[in-house]
Amino acid sequence: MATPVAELHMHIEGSLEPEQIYRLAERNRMDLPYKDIDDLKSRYEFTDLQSFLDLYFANMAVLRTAEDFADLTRAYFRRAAAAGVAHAEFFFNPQAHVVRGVPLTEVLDGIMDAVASSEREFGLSSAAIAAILRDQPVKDAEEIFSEIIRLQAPIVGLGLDSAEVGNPPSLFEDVFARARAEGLHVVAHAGEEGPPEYIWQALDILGAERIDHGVRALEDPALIERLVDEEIPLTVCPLSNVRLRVFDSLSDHPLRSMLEMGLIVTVNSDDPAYFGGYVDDNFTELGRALGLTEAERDTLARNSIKASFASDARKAELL
Ligand code: ES4
Ligand code: ZN
Repeated sequence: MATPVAELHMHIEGSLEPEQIYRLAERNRMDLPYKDIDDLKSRYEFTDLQSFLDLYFANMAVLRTAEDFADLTRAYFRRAAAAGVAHAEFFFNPQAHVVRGVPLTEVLDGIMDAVASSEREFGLSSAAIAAILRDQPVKDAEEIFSEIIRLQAPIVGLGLDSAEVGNPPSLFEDVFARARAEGLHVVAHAGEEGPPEYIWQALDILGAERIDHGVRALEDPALIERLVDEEIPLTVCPLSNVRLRVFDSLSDHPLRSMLEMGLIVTVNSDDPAYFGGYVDDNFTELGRALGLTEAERDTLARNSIKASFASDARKAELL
């Protein structure tokens, strides 16, 4: 039987589908700045990370209540379970909601309600990682982290996302040190659009245990050696990389070379509603473009389970 997959890099707000945007806007009695759903769908064409982030943050406006966040999270779990995901670790962006006047408790209550019942409802274990918006002031990161800790939110880790270039990991040294002191896992987006230097910083300054994306590590042989030697997993997102023009096409994606170099690569959907599919779609399309072998698929699946923050008992169940 095929090894189950853990999805380790997806943003729950990036699973907000156009139909759901319309449903939530109606429920919350909000007007959308689009003519109709086709007009909305016509905007899912991106030139780089920022052009995507603009739409991603705009569409989040429809998320207002705990029920909205619970529905969003359950819809992702349902779709992920159908994709063969047995364990999901997903990011959420607390700052993006609090800045719009949504109380952090609404965000956490909704997400954590879905997490608490994911095994029973969907047969998939799950965990949430709070992600810091690196293009916002460091002070905001410090404040939101303090709130999360004060509320004793059951998160498993702290992450770093949003516009990468010009916003190096080093800025967030203190908040990540606090996260580690709290016993949280630490990950960071690095080397998606940003230089290899940002991956070094994520490892050396933040103490990142996994690197999200990390594909630009290929430009730095010494960094590749470090990632291989220390078995630092990279959560790679093939369809995202093509849609955000990191690579021209899936056939140009270096995932196979990365595996051959001994890097611990995993396959993930990133923002599935925006980038053309969920984790099964990533495997299928990558398989078609690169001609992935069964052995390569199995390695990718096993890597994802091993690289997860699931308990040793849960990992043993899945491997
Ligand atoms: C993201 Cl693809 C990507 N990169 C960085 N930050 C993000 N937030 C949501 N998707
Ligand atoms: Zn991401």
